[in-house]
Amino acid sequence: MPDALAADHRAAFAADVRDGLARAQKAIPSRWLYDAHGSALFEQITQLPEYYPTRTETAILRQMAGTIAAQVGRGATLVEYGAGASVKTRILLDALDGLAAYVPIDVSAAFLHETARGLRTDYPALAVEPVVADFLAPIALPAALHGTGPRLGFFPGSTIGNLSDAEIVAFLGRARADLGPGAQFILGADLKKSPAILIPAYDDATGVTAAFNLNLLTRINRELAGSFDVSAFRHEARWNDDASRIEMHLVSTADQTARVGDGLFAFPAGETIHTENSRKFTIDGDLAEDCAHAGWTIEDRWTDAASLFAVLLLRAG
Ligand code: AVJ
Repeated sequence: MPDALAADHRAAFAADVRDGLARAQKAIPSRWLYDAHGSALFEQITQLPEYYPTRTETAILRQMAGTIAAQVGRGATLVEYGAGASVKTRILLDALDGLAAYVPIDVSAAFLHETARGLRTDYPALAVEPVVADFLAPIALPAALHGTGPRLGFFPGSTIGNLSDAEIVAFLGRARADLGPGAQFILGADLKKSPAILIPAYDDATGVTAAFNLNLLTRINRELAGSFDVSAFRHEARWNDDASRIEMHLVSTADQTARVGDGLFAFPAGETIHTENSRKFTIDGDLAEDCAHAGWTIEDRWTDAASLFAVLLLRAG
């Protein structure tokens, strides 16, 4: 990241932490979980036996790839929001006929350019046009998008579950405007299910998710001159039934204070910092409503046999 951008990024992190720790319910936005170590830990999470979303969505995509390709048609431009060089992306790249271009969008320039390099080697005929951007903010898409072929958005992983309804409508509405009339969009959404399945998925036996959550405090210590005693906090995954979401919290295990820069914050024993929401959807509930408000209709939907996860195909109305 260039210095000016890195400085902006750090200032935004500092402001989110300062504001978030001043609230009655302390909270830090989940985007800050993903520094290099956090991203590596998330990759490990996706391999855990308890964490069903990644392998379930991947299996659905693999099974439905031919159907998706037929419904999209030839010569499409694939635009991935929050892109990775993931197995899931490659399933679509392999299945779609005569793809015109692949446009991965990500905030991490280094990660994006590494991804692009790998894909150009493996798909020499494919135009790979990365865009460095936060996909929750307005994005200037490359000229490739102004071609005549179908445009297909892709937002896998149920990352949409991190967002509020207002944020989902804003994101999907902007994607609809950027991708244009007639565009399609493949959206991965984790489905509501028993807490007996959900809690272990977010609090695994080997403690990888705990390390992922606690790494936020390590990051604050390193990047924002923090003084957190990381060993005096523990990870907690909670099911909030009213909001139909898993919440991650960091629970203070002692009466303590911590400094962040020149701010001082008190943490009575038992008080928590709320670090992530992971919403679990019913397709015909909030999600269908959000899609409709953003100008998309649900053209098709596919789930696994146990209805753990859904892949939706949307069409711009
Ligand atoms: C990357 C947001 C989809 O909510 O399941 C995994 C993040 N947090 N384990 C999710 C996460 C804890 C993940 N998303």
